[in-house]
Amino acid sequence: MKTKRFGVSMDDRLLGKLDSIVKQKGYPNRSEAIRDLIRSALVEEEWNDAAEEVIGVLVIVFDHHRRELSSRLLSREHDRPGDIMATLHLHLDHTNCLEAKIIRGKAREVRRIADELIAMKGVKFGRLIPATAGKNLR
Ligand code: NI
Repeated sequence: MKTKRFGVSMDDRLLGKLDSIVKQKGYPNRSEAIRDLIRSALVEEEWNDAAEEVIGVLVIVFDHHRRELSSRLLSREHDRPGDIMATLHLHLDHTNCLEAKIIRGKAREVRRIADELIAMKGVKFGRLIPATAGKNLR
């Protein structure tokens, strides 16, 4: 793909903010930082578009002694194979497990699945990380 250069005007203060992002996050230059900011806005747009297919990563921490919870989580995945594509399971300690689940689908559906799992009794922590299937990113 052809790379084009363009000029951007902004006031000193905003440019200063950009430069501190560049420094803080270790970007090699302003251009790479600006590209990432644009990509991040594009991913956000995907999640606002009902028709767009997205990928999210749901992180949950739960008590595995709640037997019914582990089996409910599992049957949820067997009932609708495909929307939860993969699960990474970590035994944190005697009681707690952490799972990272990769969920693919329309944004609304991915959010619904994440909410459903987070709301289950025994799930102590849950957060959905909105990622992307990547087709709008270069
Ligand atoms: Ni475990």
